[in-house]
Amino acid sequence: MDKEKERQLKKGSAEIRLETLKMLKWRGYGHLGGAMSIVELLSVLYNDILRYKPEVPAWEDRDYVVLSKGHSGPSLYAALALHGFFDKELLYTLNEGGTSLPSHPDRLRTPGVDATTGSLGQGTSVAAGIGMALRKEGRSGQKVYLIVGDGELNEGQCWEAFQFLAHHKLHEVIVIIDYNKRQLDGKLTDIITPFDFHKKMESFGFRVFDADGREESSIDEALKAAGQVTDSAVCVLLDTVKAQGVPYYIEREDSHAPKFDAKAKEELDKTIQALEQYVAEGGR
Ligand SMILES: Cc1ncc(C[n+]2csc(CCOP(=O)(O)OP(=O)(O)O)c2C)c(N)n1
Ligand SMILES: [Mg+2]
Repeated sequence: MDKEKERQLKKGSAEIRLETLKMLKWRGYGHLGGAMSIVELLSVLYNDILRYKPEVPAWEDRDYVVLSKGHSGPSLYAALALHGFFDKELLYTLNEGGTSLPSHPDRLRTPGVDATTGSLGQGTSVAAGIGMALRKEGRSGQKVYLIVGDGELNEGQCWEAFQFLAHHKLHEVIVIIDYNKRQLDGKLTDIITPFDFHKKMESFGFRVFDADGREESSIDEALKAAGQVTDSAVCVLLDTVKAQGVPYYIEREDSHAPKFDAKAKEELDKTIQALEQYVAEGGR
């Protein structure tokens, strides 16, 4: 990837991270860890991969995004606001009564949200259904980007949906695993060990592409390679860090959904200021 493109994508990530952290800090709590580990992915998707028209969210030729790990809604909302689906001011209604930005995405409430998610596992079946519908309608050029959590993969439903994708060689769905090694209350290896996701997905019949989920160029390359596959189901395994980009929370046990005390707010402010400066300098 050329340097200018990389700069744009990195600036895009910084903007999504910044808006998400500002929103969560304003709210006083929220799912920070998992929202942060998909920031670089969202920047690559919305800046370089997806076909969409923000002024016509339901455009029938669009690509679809299914955020199956729905608790990461806040970073999806930041990406949608930054890419023109709605006003950034709306971010400051997150989780309020009557808001169009509930903590977990709702496709009937938020422009740009393609699937209602939050009950882990269910998004995998929804994505499989959308993918099959695209195929049946002869819209094989369109893709469904399905974002699943590594802890979410404890849900049996995911593996049922993956068998369906593999059996039908449903390359219209690109399964993206956010392998951040942690779930709600600890490390995957202490709760239910995942063994080797790459081998596991391969044995389920998928072509698997590995990427560094903190590097936009690596994600971009993997998504583009995955998009070329037409003879099997396809998966991108993202090596990420829970709470990536937020130094204070990376090592903390409560990074999943913290409530911010005075110390946390101070630390968040440092990250917010650094991101503001980076964005103001154009990502240089
Ligand atoms: C069916 C279901 N069970 C439990 C939960 C509660 N829950 C919300 S997030 C989460 C952990 C998810 O871990 P992971 O998929 O690794 O997410 P990430 O690390 O990306 O935050 C759990 C158990 C839920 N939302 N849905
Ligand atoms: Mg996880």
